[in-house]
Amino acid sequence: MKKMPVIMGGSPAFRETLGIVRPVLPALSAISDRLANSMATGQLTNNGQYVRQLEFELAEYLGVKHAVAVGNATIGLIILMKALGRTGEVIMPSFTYSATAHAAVWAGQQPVFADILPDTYTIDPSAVEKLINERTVAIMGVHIYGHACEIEELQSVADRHGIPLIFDAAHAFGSYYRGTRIGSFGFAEVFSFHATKIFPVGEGGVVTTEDDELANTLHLLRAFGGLQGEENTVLPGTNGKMQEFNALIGLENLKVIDDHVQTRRSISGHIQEMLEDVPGLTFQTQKPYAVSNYQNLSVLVDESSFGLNRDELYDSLKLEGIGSRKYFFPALHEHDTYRHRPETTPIPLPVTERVSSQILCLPIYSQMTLDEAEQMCSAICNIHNHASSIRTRFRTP
Ligand code: T4K
Repeated sequence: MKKMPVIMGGSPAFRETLGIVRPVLPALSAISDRLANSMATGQLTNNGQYVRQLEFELAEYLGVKHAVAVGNATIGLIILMKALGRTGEVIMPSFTYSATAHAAVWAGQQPVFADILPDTYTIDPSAVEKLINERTVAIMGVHIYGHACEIEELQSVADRHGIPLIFDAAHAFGSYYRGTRIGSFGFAEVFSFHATKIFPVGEGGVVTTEDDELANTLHLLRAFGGLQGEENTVLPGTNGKMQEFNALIGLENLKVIDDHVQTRRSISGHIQEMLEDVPGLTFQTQKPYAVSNYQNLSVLVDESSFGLNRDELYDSLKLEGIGSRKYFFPALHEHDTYRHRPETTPIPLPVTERVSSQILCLPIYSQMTLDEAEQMCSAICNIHNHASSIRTRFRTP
């Protein structure tokens, strides 16, 4: 007998919630000796040996000259935008996590939001060009859900106007653009190693750049603006350092990241196949130039053909024990922080508003089993099959 959705009296698809993500971490035994060493010597932070080793290995893995480890991507974005050397407007998408814009504000910059492309949800290069003026100090692309931005097009806009191009690559560790790993594009890129990311260390991140002077400034800014061991400071820096414990996890993650990207790509492929005939669900387009790490697996929910709107699908999944998330709703220009600041949104953002009102990210993580994926997909199919009754229940006061 076909299973009924919970709202129609059925039992939940998952007794224990299938969360949006589950960090896959190394065994404690893999780091315990080095952790014990760190604890015995008392060197827990301040550019310790494991952080330095991680920086060296990250630079090699990402194929970039400098990798500056930081305490999280937000502080990485702040010091990067501070290092730009002058204040003004940073053009960025509104369809991103709050940290992207908040970091600009913390760095003394003003975010200015540009619309996104309707298929990949990354920033639209032609929308960026329309926003450039004499106050523009940088263009910030965000590799949404691990899918690369249109980097070449953005770079030519940046070059035409002599403005640095930087990337919020929080989602994109292990992703590729035209056969090259994300990490060496633009003036600099910033990755997140948060617990919820494909490369989880707890709290952590890295800023990557080919530019010697920028790397030097970032080293100063992440450690109070002074050289290690000296009392004098040369810049008003902050504390953006990574700890040894997090670096140790990162060193182990590097050994398995390529496998994790492969597994996520394969499980995401299965999920997309299983849901391809469900009307009203559209996946993020994967462009031929991009290889995504599938940090997130999103669907756009079209109410008229799916039968329920995004919020009703979200609520129905919750009842099934499936923890989807509305990344990124509301879009940043609709957050209370920015909606009273019209200077942040000089041009309407129709694509952003449509995508953010329909987007839903489904659970995905590097060791998700096929069984879990199948159960999730069959719950979604069930919900669609009973959409009209579910809709009546949700909409009847
Ligand atoms: N730029 C972009 C585009 C970003 O998406 C982000 C962060 C940043 C910049 C800034 O990066 P960081 O400064 O964080 O390095 C999460 C993350 O906190 C945040 O890092 C992430 N993006 C954002 C999209 O999502 P929440 O509030 O959704 O996370 P939370 O606590 O609800 O956790 C989500 C799920 O993960 C839960 O179901 C449980 C699981 N989880 C969570 C944590 C914290 C774990 O299994 N273990 C954990 O330790 O923000």
